[in-house]
Amino acid sequence: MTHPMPVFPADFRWGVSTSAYQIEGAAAADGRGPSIWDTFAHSPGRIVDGSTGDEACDHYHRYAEDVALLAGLGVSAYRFSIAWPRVQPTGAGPANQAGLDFYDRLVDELLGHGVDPVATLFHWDLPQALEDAGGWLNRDTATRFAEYADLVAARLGDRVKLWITLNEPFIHMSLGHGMGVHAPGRMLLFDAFPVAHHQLLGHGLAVSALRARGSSPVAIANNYSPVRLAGGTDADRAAGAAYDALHNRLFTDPLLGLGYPEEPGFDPALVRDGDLDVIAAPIDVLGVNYYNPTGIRAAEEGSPLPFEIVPLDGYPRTAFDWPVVPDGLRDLLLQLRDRYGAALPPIQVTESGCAYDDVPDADGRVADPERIAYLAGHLRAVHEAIAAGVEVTGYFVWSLLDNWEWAEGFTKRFGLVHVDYATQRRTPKSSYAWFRDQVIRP
Ligand code: IFM
Repeated sequence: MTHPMPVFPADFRWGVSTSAYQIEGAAAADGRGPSIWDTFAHSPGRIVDGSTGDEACDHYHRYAEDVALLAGLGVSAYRFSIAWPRVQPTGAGPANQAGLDFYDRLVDELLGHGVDPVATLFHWDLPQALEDAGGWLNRDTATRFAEYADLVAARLGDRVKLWITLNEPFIHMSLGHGMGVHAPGRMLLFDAFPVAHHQLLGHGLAVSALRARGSSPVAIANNYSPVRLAGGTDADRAAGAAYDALHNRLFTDPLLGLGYPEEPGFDPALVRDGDLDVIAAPIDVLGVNYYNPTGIRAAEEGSPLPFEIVPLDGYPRTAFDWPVVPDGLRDLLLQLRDRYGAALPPIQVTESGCAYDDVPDADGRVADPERIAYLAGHLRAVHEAIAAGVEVTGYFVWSLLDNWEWAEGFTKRFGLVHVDYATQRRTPKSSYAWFRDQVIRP
């Protein structure tokens, strides 16, 4: 099936994304300390297939092959994350230079192939020693994070083209600390709010640390999910507003100078004088990670939550059972523009992608037409938003490689490139060739 595609601006940033624990492996190499994900993955029953990220895609040793794949794809940027426990094995103290050496090599390899390095500082792999001291529930972790940002900037600040402080702080708070399905496995429900504030404080302090080293531009990558109401009553609308505040506004309102939204019942005592100014330090780019909207209706009497999440019917579904709703991305981009107006910096879509059960055929080829359709639909949605006046300057596919999908282990494949985990053989899927043809237009 062909997908007629619009033309994007000549300077549009085309990229792909990954994260450290999901691809690197080499969990004990060169002085790396344990992270909360090592602990969690090694705890029985936490990961559906019992796997860990100990080896993952062995990218730590195969990064040159993976950069060659990026070069073949023609992308202008690669978003990767830096493993804090490689840089500071216990989350404090001087840098472990052997750990930083890896990122130094990776950055130079990228630049040598004409690919802009886009570095995320925190993609959920908190050093275990910091978790033992309270993790993101402890305000001190925000200070530690800024010190770590300074160490990384001192080494890589001259070559990284875009810094992303945090990846999806909402998901780290909700799945990791609210519902216990991600590391560190805490089940605090709304008592997880300090994790939001301390991550945001860490973000703001890290922005200052990066700028003090002359390292910019700076961004944050938030996860967004526009609300689709599954009912028309006032109670449904109130439930939708509560969910929207929690998922879409809790992290973005304070970042863009509006303070915390009232709806989720955030405890103001957490917020000390000056915190909101630190958090609202100007950023250059807002990273938007989008996968699907969320269906919401009013909660039943006695529910601990002020909303109920319901399946969205009538859409194709990915292997994760997530509905495929490209229009949701356009609606989200327009909503961000309408909500934040002049306070909204340029947007880059820092993650967009889908999992399917991709299997090589008898000739070793991997056809993934659903992923091509998914990407075509979402790129068209981005183009529609640009045409409507939203400043969107880049799009990163999640992900370059099939990789270790957190609590789902190796059971969900998101890559443009298939990985055989037994042999570490990489096989570009048909979506890889399709995406290359979007990036390199005649
Ligand atoms: O794999 C994750 C990534 O680490 C963060 N955003 C969502 C992706 C798919 O679940």
